[in-house]
Amino acid sequence: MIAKPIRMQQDSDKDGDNANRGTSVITRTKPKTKKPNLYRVLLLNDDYTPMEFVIHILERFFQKDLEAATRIMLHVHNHGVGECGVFTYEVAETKVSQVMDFARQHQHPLQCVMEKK
Ligand code: TYC
Repeated sequence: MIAKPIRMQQDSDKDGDNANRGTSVITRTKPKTKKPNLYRVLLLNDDYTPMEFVIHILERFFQKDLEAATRIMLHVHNHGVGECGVFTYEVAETKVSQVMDFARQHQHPLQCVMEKK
């Protein structure tokens, strides 16, 4: 990413020595911390992936207990899509890859995607 310019404060040469001619001091006016962009990781329903497999995915990759995993799986089953969690970009990308790789290894058509919040 390209750094945003921050306010430039010209040297007013109070001491009259011209020592800073042609130079400037940069002063940070706002706190440096910024909220990260967040991404939802979603599971999509299909007709073939076993319910137990989806529950296992939610426990293994999203740290859900059996009750939460079952609730999310049934939400996806009944509504077509459901949220597994909210993460920063790189974490969300890793979760999607882990789920897609694991589903492919077990020859299930389960789809996992991310979307910006
Ligand atoms: N609909 C699947 C079934 O009836 C279960 C399922 C739930 C599949 C959630 C995918 O993301 C999913 N076996």
